[in-house]
Amino acid sequence: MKFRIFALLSVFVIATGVANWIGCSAKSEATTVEVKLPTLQCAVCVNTVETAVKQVDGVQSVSVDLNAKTAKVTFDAELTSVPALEKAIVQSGYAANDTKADSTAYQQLPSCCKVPDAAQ
Ligand SMILES: [Cu+2]
Repeated sequence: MKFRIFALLSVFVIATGVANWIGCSAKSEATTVEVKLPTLQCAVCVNTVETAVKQVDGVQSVSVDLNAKTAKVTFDAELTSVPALEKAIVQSGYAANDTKADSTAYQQLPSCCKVPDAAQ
């Protein structure tokens, strides 16, 4: 009798595990977000940001729009997140959404990529 209960429990645990696994793979579907890039200046900036974002684990595609000053990023939400994308952009010298650019990285940008009216 005890064994039967144990066997039933095992089946339940395995079924729950499979359900979780299915749930996980459903969650890993690609997510697309738009990140604001208010300090974007030129085509060099586009290239720098795209390169930085592509290096983030889980990013599937990135497309920066210079006129709109946005980056459309498709990523696996199981592997990365919007804050991680923002961090990569900030560390490449650009502001991302409401996060300011890393000042050291910003100073290293070519002059054409710096914000013209910035006090820095
Ligand atoms: Cu630039």
